[in-house]
Amino acid sequence: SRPLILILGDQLTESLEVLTQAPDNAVIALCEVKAEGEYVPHHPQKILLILSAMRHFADTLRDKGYQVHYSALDDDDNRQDLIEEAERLADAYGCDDIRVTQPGEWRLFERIQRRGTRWRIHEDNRFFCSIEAFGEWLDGRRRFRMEDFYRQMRKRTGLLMEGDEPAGGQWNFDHDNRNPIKHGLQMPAPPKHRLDDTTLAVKSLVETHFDTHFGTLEHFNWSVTRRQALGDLKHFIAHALADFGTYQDAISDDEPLLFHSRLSAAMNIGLLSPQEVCEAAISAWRDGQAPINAVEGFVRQILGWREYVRGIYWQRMPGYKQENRLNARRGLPDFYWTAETDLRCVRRALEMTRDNAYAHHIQRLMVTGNFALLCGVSPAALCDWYLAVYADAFEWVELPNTLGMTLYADGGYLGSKPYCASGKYIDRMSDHCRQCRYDVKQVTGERACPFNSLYWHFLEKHRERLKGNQRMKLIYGSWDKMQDGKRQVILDQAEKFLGTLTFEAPYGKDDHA
Ligand code: FAD
Ligand code: DLZ
Repeated sequence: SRPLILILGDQLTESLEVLTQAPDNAVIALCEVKAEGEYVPHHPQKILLILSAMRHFADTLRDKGYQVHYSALDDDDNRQDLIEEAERLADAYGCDDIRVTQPGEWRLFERIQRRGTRWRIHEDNRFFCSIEAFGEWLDGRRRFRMEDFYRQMRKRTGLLMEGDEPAGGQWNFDHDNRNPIKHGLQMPAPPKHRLDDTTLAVKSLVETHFDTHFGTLEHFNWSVTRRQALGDLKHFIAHALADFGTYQDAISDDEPLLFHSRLSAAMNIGLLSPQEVCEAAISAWRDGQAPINAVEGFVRQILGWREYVRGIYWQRMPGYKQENRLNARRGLPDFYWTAETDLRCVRRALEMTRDNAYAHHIQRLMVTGNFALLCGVSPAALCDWYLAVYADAFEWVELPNTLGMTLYADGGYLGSKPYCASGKYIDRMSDHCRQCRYDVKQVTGERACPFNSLYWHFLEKHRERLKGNQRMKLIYGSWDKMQDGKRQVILDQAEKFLGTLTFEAPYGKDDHA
């Protein structure tokens, strides 16, 4: 028999089990389909990245001697849905058996499972920790913090280990990190990638079919081939890694990237393996090119957080997506699609998102995420937004970060306390506030930074749930020490501000609300 092997747009890796085990007569299918571009309104740069990378990957496979069928978005007979299109091709090529690597999103995984025995789902072997191994780690545990998982992964992989001991004598060097940007600090510009004919052809396709989606294409600079992605990795290791740790939590009004790697998209679609990225960083430390605080911090994001959130996603889906423990019911603030807001930090994060399909972690977590948390935006509304607007967004990694880490909607399964913060935090970590029309030092009054009153409003609203949390005790202590009258003025200020915003209609689906 002859199998059809479907390779999805985020599975562009030659070492996938489905490819290494493919018989000689297999047909490899890559399918561009409208349904994948539209199930949320993906940023045009994300669509361009994926379709161009798919076309380049198809060429690579052909060069290696595979028989490849490529369905282009504007082919007349394209069914415009991954499953339907793969089944059409399987019929056309006389394949009884359709093989696919486990998709990274539950919606597709579940649909394929329901399709019956013609489909065979293979494990995605591109992660350090299999779904099964994560389940075993979780099993019977009362405490399942990322830090514990990460240490176990260090031991299991031997990465950044010296015998049984952590390299550098400590598991964690975070106390050396978390600095704001110093005035005049130079940041490296990422390599500029020329748009080749393939990318230009896809660009006009995206302009034709997805022109209503939020986001611009002008500054497109994503790696669409493994070769380019390796160039990005090399550049990051040589020019940014050494300062990665120190400025990991900083935010800048004009620098979108700072010392971040911008490698998430390449890893998530399969152009780089997390293993080679970690190994490159560790070699730089061993060669004396980067200090341990930077390298350990970087490795922890990939070997720790990235693997951990994936494990949580597959353990907890499909129920996880329905979680809404803080009962947040608002829709998305409408300016998340326009960047038109006077809050300087939010505006800049949204503008950078629109222009680059990228914002770094602290912008996602502490600016747009924190704002949505404080306003009571529903997990369903916010998750769909994050899934749409970032080039690296796939649900296995986006959902735990948004619903769990940012919105605390899983009741503290992923994070031990909500990442809520007032304007003071943003002022400490960024240079936004001095350029803002609001005054970060004021809590009430016409010019007061809205984050300040929203912060107290949030804490008061969720007092019952959060007051028992050891890590919140101090902050409730400060709030309770204020006079009743002052507290009320702050709460009124927050309500008044919320009244000035326009929220999209909340998600109708009851299970989300
Ligand atoms: P760097 O700062 O250079 O970090 C190095 C790598 O570590 C990243 O490339 C990424 O692979 C990994 N990493 C870092 N933090 C995390 C994390 N919290 N979870 C998982 N991996 C991490 N990341 C995605 O890849 N896709 C998403 O859809 C996504 N959605 C997010 C939504 C929210 C609300 C938040 C708060 C975070 C989200 N993240 C997501 C995690 C993180 O923000 C991005 O991985 C990171 O900003 C990507 O930029 P970078 O490659 O420059 O990362
Ligand atoms: C995100 C995306 C887009 C926009 N388009 C396609 C496509 O046309 N064909 C395809 O195979 N994959 C695409 N993808 C990636 C898929 O959405 C992704 O594979 C699933 O969400 C599973 O993670």
